[in-house]
Amino acid sequence: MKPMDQVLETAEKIRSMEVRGAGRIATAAAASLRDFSMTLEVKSLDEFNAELENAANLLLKTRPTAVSLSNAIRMVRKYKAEDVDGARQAVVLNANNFIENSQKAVEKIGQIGSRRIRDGDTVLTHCNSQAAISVISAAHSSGKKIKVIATESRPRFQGITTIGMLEKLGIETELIVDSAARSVMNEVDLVVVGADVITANGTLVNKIGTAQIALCAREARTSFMVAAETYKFSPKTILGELVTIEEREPMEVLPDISKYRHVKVRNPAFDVTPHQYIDLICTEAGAISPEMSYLIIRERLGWDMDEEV
Ligand code: RI2
Repeated sequence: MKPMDQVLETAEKIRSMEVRGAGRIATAAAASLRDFSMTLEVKSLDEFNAELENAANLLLKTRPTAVSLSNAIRMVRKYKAEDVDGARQAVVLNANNFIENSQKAVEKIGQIGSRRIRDGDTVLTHCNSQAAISVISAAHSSGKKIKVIATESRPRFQGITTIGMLEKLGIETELIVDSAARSVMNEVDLVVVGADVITANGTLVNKIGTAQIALCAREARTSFMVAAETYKFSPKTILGELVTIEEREPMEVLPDISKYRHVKVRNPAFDVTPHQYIDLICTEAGAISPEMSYLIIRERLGWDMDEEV
C-alpha cells in the first residue's frame, strides 16, 4: 500500500465513524502520521514536510469539531530537524509519546474521577466515552457497588457500545432512550460524560443530547462531571475562535428521506453545555473547575498567544 493510501484509509474510517470517540480518533491520526512518515520516500526535508502537511490536512478534515485531532496532529508535527532522517525519527517519537500519554491519561482520569463516586451511587453516562468509562470502571474495581444508567445516544447508538463495555466489566447497567433522561434523573447521583472539546472558558462541546442532560441534572440538583484528557481543550478558543459543530448526513437519522418533499432532516453531532452547568472537569492533570480551563490550555498544551492560528 502506498503511504498516502494508508492515510486515506484511516481518514475514511474516522469520517465514517468506524473509528470513533475523540480520544481514539486522535491516537488513530497520530499512528497514521507515524506510519506515513516511516514509509515515505522523499528526496529532501522540504518534500518530507510538505507531504506530511498534506497527510495531516486529509486527517484534519474528517471530523471538524474534534480538537483532539488537531491537538494530536500539532503535537506529532512539532519538530525541528536538519534532515529527512531526523524528521522521520522525531515524528515517530512524537506520535508514540502521544499515544502512550493518551492511554496513561485515561487511566489517571479514572483514578481521580472515581473518587467522586460513592459506594451505592447511580451514575448516568451519555454516548460512549473512554474517559467516562475509565472513571466508572475504576470506581467499580475499587469495590464500590455502583449502578450505571446509559443513554442510547441516537442516531449512532454509541450507548450500545457503552452497555457492551459495562457488561464485560460486570457492572449493573440500565439502558434508556435519550428522552428518558429527566424521568430517571432523580435516581441519579452523578452524571459523567466525555468531551469532544472544552473551550477556554470551560464550555463543553460533546455528543448531541449532552446539554439537555446537563440542564435536567441542574434542575434535579444532580452533579455533572466531565472526564477529559487535556488535549480535548481547544487552544484556538483563547483567540476567540468558535467551535464548528459537525452536521452529519441526514440518513443517519432517517434512512429513507426520499418520500418526504417538505422535510429536511438535521443531524448536528454535538451540542454546547455552558460552564455554569458543569461541577467538575476531571483531567489527567487533576480535577478542575471549568473556569480553570484557560490555565490548562496555557500550561498543559503549551499554547503561546503568538502561535500561528
Ligand atoms: P472519549 C465521542 O464523539 C462522544 O461525544 C464522546 O463523549 C467523546 O467522543 C469523547 O470520547 P463521537 O466520535 O475520547 O462518538 O472519551 O462523535 O472516548
